[in-house]
Amino acid sequence: MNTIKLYGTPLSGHCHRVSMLLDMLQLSYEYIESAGARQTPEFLKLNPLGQVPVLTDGDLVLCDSNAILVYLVKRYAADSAWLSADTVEAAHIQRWLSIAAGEVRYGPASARMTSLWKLKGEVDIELASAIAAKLLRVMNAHLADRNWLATAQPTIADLACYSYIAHASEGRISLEPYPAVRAWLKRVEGLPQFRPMPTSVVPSAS
Ligand SMILES: N[C@@H](CCC(=O)N[C@@H](CS)C(=O)NCC(=O)O)C(=O)O
Repeated sequence: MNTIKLYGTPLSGHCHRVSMLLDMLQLSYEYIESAGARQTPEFLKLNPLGQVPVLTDGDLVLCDSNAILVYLVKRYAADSAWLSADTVEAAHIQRWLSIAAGEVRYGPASARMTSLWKLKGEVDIELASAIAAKLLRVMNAHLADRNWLATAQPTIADLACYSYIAHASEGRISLEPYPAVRAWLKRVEGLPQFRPMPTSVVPSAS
């Protein structure tokens, strides 16, 4: 079997969703800390966008967390419920992968980036908070009568959306008003082989 390498950084939710799936599929891999290397010529050969995660599997180089999730399931767990062969279920999974790359990225993830890395001016915090509030309202209603986002079982959609929502408080976004979202986070955390993303200390408001 090829050696899988994951180029990532521990505080990235994009990387965490990939490492969660690798752990849950019980695939062994080498983790390469890459936070400070993203603009090096060697890394830019792997991903010209200079972003983590990147996954290599033998000669294959894959960028984009959601693309990597799809690859890992199709390659190593094709008959599992992480993806679905059913047309409608697959469409529901894709919808939530798009939400992970859209509202989750530009809502809770942006708000967290602003708090943790003090990116004043680079992120519109009011816009990020508004996107997060709308997303969490919609997710809370969606999860009121179901356990998982896309199908009756946990899928890569749940993993893709989990990390930044679980760490929303680091962007000063409270999950208190969203009990169904909190219950869903607990269900993800109860999955076998779950490992949390490290928590960061949010600098006090200045
Ligand atoms: N669409 C990409 C986004 C990845 C991403 O934004 N990675 C961040 C870390 S969380 C990064 O490397 N940012 C550096 C940059 O954009 O220059 C994915 O899903 O993997």
